[in-house]
Amino acid sequence: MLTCNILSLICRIPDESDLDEIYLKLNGKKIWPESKKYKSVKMGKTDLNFILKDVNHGDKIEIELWDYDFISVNDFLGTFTFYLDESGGPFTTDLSKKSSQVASYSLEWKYD
Ligand SMILES: [Ca+2]
Ligand SMILES: [Ca+2]
Repeated sequence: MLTCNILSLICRIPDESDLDEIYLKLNGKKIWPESKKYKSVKMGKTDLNFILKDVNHGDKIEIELWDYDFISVNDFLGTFTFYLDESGGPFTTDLSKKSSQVASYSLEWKYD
């Protein structure tokens, strides 16, 4: 059976000047990090290395990227959208975001 592995998150431009406190959501549920509210990411690549659960072949995957904030409402930074239709990888998916957002991120994943 094929599994989708989320390999890493690449930060090119953070939303905040002192870097972002990131978490990921799929279908309304937080999927990363598992045991904390968020993880502070650095510029460049952060290894994630987890298997995407409860997904099926042919699914359209929409992983939301969020920035945790301590004193205000958390910021929705954008969505990584891809399809589980062809095996292989690693693939890189860029963040699609609203034009007002500055943050630039990519997600690396594979499906094999
Ligand atoms: Ca923020
Ligand atoms: Ca923040």
